[in-house]
Amino acid sequence: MENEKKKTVFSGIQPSGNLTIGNYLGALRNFSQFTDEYDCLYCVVDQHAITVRQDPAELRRRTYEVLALYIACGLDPEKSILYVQSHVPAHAQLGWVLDCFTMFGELSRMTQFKDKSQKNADNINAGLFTYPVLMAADILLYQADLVPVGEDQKQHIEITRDIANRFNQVYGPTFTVPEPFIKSGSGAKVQSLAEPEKKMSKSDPNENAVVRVLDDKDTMIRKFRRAVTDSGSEVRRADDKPGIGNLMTIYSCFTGKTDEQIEAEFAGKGYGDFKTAVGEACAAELGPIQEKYKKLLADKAYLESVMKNNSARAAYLARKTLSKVYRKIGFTSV
Ligand code: AQP
Repeated sequence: MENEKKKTVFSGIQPSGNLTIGNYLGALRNFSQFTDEYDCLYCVVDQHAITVRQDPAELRRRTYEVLALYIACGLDPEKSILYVQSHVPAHAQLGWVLDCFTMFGELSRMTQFKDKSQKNADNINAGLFTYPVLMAADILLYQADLVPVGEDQKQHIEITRDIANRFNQVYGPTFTVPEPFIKSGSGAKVQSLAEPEKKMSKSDPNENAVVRVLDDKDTMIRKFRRAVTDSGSEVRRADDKPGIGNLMTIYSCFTGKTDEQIEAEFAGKGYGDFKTAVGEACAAELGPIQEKYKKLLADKAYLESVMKNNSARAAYLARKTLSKVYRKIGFTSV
């Protein structure tokens, strides 16, 4: 039907480091496929980033960079709402309300909290603990139906659903209960190049563990060539070859080839040739994005106009949900 309301997609990325090919393949690359059929909001979630201590100048710079990358990857700020989380106060406002509908025990079970507490043992702050509630507020504010994320965020979408259902049960239908969109088997989980049993993370201090979306071609190839693999030489997916399996996943994402095709292509060639080919395939896709990105980043005034116009669009939608929530829970308005 022509006038039927489109469904809504929401997702976000933290400006907590230079984006990796994990962020790209698991999330960013999938964003543009929804923009024709859905109303899409893609947020630079700077408030989430401060759960880990950030250098202020770097955080500011990276916020522009992530926005520029969104656009360089094909998102149109006239069509989708591309904005910065801290520019829309309703995220934090709904976050507080939802804090009061989230149990201490369920937050204690979040694997990301456990991982990040270990990595930041000197700064296990309350924000790190309640991170999933702010994420639930991000999603529920816009009545999102679908949330494209990597595999690591699945647990956070589950708790968002639990919070939404809990609130809806007490106050009647208020929030849309969202579904995750996880592209299984094709980049939903990109592993570290140095420790293939761990996820690739943009804040990993080991530069050789991550390939960044903005790395130049030589750097990409060098990092892939250094990737930890087993002592064999056969390019084949197997449980005892997590490093090669990870590289095959990455190569498959960038070339569209199946495991069988990859194994046939590198039969008898050894790891060196394969690793170089992974780097070349990665650079071939990301090179044109980097060119667009550089031009966008040079035009700060344009990026600021996008931030301003789009945060106003987001704030309008967010305010509608927040007012409804405030009314339902009994807050007065004047
Ligand atoms: N290794 C990964 N493979 C697939 N998807 C990934 N994502 C992150 N790492 C991988 C997806 O990228 C999106 C943005 O993530 P985020 O910035 O909100 O936070 P994160 O999941 O904590 O990402 P990082 O890179 O690990 O950041 P830091 O180091 O700051 O914690 C999400 O959709 C995520 O699933």
